[in-house]
Amino acid sequence: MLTLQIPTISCGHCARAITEAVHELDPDARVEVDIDHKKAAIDSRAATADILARLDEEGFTATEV
Ligand SMILES: [Cu+2]
Repeated sequence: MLTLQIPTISCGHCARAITEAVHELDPDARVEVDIDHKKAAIDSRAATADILARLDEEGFTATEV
């Protein structure tokens, strides 16, 4: 389980965009976005570096916590 802090999360649209971006890498990934705390919990076989790079492209620069 990967837990990310993503400061640019602000609304449900962000949550959906993050979920879709991760699913492009791994359709079976489980993604839970906590909008209030600007965090995402991701359970995926995709490499962490790939997830971070993909989210960065979408404007969601993330750091592991
Ligand atoms: Cu948003």
